[in-house]
Amino acid sequence: MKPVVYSAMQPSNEDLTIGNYLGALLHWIRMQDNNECVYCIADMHAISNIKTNKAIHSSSLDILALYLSCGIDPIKTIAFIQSHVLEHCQFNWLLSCYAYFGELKRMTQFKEKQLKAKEPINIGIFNYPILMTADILLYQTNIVPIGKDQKQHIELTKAIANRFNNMYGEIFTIPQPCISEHGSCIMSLLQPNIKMSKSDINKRNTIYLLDSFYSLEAKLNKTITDSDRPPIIYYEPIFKPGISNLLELLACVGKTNIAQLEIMFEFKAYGCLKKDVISILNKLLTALQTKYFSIRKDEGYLNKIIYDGSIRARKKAIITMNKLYKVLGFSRILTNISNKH
Ligand code: AQP
Repeated sequence: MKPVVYSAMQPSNEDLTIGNYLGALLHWIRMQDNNECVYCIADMHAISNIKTNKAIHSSSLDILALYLSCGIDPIKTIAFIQSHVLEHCQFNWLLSCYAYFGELKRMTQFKEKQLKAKEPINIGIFNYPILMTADILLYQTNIVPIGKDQKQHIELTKAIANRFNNMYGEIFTIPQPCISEHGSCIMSLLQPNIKMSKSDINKRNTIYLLDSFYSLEAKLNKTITDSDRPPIIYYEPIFKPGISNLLELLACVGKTNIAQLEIMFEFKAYGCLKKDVISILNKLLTALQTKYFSIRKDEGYLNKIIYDGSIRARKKAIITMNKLYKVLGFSRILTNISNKH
């Protein structure tokens, strides 16, 4: 039996960011040969975040086309949309009876969103880590490749799974996060002390995988660096967050290490570093976009992948749900795997 890998992206935008790519997708691609990979498009999560959801299916197909253009193979992996596998929400309710209010209130992401919110914050944002726990445990996942921002949520997932196992026996596999040392928290371009996010209102903060060369160049040329005189290029995320972010981008995309880059740029100006980041990102994005625009046109193909993926995912999800219903004492045994949507 191969280890199970589960991970997801929210279609909270019709494009992904370079943060999503380096923090998660690169691992997904690497892992698909030797693991049983389940890659989700988390539309249920996304509706906690976005105001208008009329285009959510179209955004989900955009995200799927990006998965494929980055190198995800829909034969080797299960790619599906979260709302098509009904067990995610059903399991969410069961788990919410085993999670504590206090532990959810301590989630940093919730606290940050609550602080930033200009309107009343919805319960979906509060509940997000339980739905994420359900997503992961449903597939008896061993490894969850994610960015650093999701680390605390995985700790919660492990705590809930252990709590449940202590009560009912070995029901759930305890998942482990896979977070790389570099690239797991790409920062915003104009506010390098916060994470780059795909739903940022200010698009100049974010590098999108579908950005044109001109947009990429303009955004990176305006990136916040610092006012050190003489300008000096070295990696120090606390005191030099802007420069460190650029070094991280260059190292991860160019597959070099940061120490080597520090030597290369020792006596160079910040502009030289920006120029190299623009050039390497442009190469990556150009290749990816060529594939994307050809794949995205074929909605029949994309919908077929999603349909097959949801059937394959549901088959697995139902096994866990049956196990759960049994230990919780419910009488209904789930056998129906038809997939009407
Ligand atoms: N900046 C990032 N650097 C590295 N990894 C990142 N991830 C997200 N941002 C970065 C990782 O990508 C996966 C999917 O992320 P997501 O869709 O949950 O988050 P997002 O792209 O940041 O989207 P939103 O809608 O804008 O969400 P919020 O509002 O939460 O920021 C995850 O593995 C994540 O760690």
